[in-house]
Amino acid sequence: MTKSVSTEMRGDVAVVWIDNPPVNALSHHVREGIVRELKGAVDSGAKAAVIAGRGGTFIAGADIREFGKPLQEPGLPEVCDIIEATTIPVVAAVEGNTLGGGLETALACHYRVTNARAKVGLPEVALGLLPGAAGTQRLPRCLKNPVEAVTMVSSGRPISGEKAAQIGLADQLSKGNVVDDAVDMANGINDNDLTGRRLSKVELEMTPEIAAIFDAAMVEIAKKAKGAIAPLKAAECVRAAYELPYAEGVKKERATFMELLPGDQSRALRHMFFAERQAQKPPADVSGEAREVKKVGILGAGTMGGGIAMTYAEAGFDVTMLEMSEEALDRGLGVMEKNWARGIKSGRITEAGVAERMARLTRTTSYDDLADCDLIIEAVFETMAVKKEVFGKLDAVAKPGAVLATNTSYLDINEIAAQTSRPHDVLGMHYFSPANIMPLLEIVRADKTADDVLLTALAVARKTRKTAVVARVGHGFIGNRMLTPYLRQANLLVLEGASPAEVDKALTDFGWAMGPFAVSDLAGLDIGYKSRQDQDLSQHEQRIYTAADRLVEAGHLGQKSGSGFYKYDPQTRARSENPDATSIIEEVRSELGINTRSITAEEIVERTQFALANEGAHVLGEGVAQRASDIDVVYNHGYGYPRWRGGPMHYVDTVGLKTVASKIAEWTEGAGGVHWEPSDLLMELADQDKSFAEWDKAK
Ligand code: 3H9
Repeated sequence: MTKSVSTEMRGDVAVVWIDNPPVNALSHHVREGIVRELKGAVDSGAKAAVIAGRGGTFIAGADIREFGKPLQEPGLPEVCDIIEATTIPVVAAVEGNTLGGGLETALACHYRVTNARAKVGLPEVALGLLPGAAGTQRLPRCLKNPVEAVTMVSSGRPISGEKAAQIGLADQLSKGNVVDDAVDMANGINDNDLTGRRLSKVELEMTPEIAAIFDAAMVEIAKKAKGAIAPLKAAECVRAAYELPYAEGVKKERATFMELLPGDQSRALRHMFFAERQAQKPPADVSGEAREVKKVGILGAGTMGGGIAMTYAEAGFDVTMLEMSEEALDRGLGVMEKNWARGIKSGRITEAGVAERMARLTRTTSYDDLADCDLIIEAVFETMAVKKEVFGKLDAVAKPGAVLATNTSYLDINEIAAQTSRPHDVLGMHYFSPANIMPLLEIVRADKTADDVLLTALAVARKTRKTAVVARVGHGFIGNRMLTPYLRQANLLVLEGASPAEVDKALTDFGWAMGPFAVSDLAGLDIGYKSRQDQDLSQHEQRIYTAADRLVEAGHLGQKSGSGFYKYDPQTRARSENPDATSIIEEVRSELGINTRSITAEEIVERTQFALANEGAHVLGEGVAQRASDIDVVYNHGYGYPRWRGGPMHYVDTVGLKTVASKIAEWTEGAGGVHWEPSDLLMELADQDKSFAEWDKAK
């Protein structure tokens, strides 16, 4: 068996190579290997050592799969201390991903060489953790700039190697081969007095100016964290580097790391890390190769089509946009240009970048111009009749082998596919608005979708930086289907006595980016109104939305009309109570003979979140979603569900399915029972004292 850490002698310099694909994570054998090989280097009389990573990447961090399992010695803090205490100079060849424990390893080395492209950072907060191998103590001692240090640690955002060299994190910026340059540097070090190079020996002093910097930073960090606890804890540890001697600072960091590691937030965030990667893998029964996609056709230049076109143009694809009229094209392209202009203003893109994107766009009103497209995505009006007509036309013009996708959010894609002579080429690619910003893409595999068509959609999702989740056909697929019972409970809670603001507050306090009533106002209340008119709703269902319908009928359409469930300041868009909405709600309650009661935030959270998970369990049971963790990804990436809660299915796992099931059973038997349809899968898992995570694993 090849060793994951081995030494290559280059003259008198020992290059200690780490080779642990795919990302050179610091698994137990790697930690052991570093200690072993460094000792070997010293024992064999090497003049200096270089630590380098194979595959163009230094080290992407601790091995996350080992978290939660018993620690196998040596731990990373100890390894870092051993590196730092080594009696010969140790140089880190920092390239590729140098993240988390990887950067901590580099900080324990005496010197660092990097290149401009390296990605250097401490992303632990994204996993609900903080650097646990003295990163919060060595980084500020290295940078001597508290702002840079606290920003890197609390935001988790990596910086480029170029920036790392600028701010003193690296000693040299290589323009050639980083490892060769690190060896050259090691060869040139003649002073073996390494005291000044050992960051743990650097003394920091707290001054009133630095204390003020931290005070201000803490306020900002708390604001941005939106309920996540790790960023603030991480910042507190960086502050401690200025307030405490090194050993005490390390103790504080260690204690905080050990407190966060088993906590709900870190577990949820680690769950999300693996869930996202799992979701984007092809389903087990799919094989073959993706088709090549260079040119993409988009039907419809409205909000959705425009956002999709921007996504593809930004990712370097040639895009042909089809609309019914030149005016519609003018309008659509005008909106896209305006959106990009905003990007220029905010510094996100350059003028030249926008010009390049615009040059990739071709406009047309003729279906014939889609004949050379490899992928065609339809984003036209959401009715079956229109979709069928469009797919009939596409079938006539698209070249053989072109992938035909519909962006429908609810409709039966099997029925749409049947309109063509090539249903195997048809699938759903359901984007979320605004499509150029929202990361989620539901890829809907219809009954006859060919394997290579599905693989093509997954491949373009990667190229366009979307988080893909594969779903099966079913009304509303995964995300929108689950929204219905969630919104039903929110509206019922208002009928029973809560105000829309109380419901929204309970849910934003829970961590949602926005509450359901603020979201409805943003989307436009007329949208739900129209969709209800088109459906054959039961009397029970209609009653729930009476207030929402009356608001629309009275001209309160949401943000676009200045009022909906809330009133909006025309300048600032600040929300306040809409007295008309309050009286409409009161009127409906009294017409329905409801005795209102005060409703706790706990009940609001439980009823809405359990309704969401219950529907998620239906979606799973019917095979519309492959895994509970896929549902979590959908809700995190498409609906503003708090990432640190891990998604609606992970959340109920943390509550315990027994508790959730008994509440649902209680509500089903109670007065509002008609609105509950308990999922067999959820009830069975609860009976067996199992979780959705266990169900996923057993599949
Ligand atoms: C830490 O360091 C704590 C310390 O401070 C203290 C310790 C005491 N471990 O993302 P990809 C797997 S916390 C284990 O698709 P990319 C990943 O699951 C850590 N596995 O590739 C996937 O497996 P699979 C701080 C890991 O090129 C495969 O590698 N570091 C780890 O798009 C490919 O991953 C981080 O948080 C890991 N650390 O992106 C960095 N990393 O093929 C986390 C990846 O079975 N990692 N895998 O699905 C990343 O951000 C990205 O993976 C990276 C590469 C940017 C490195």
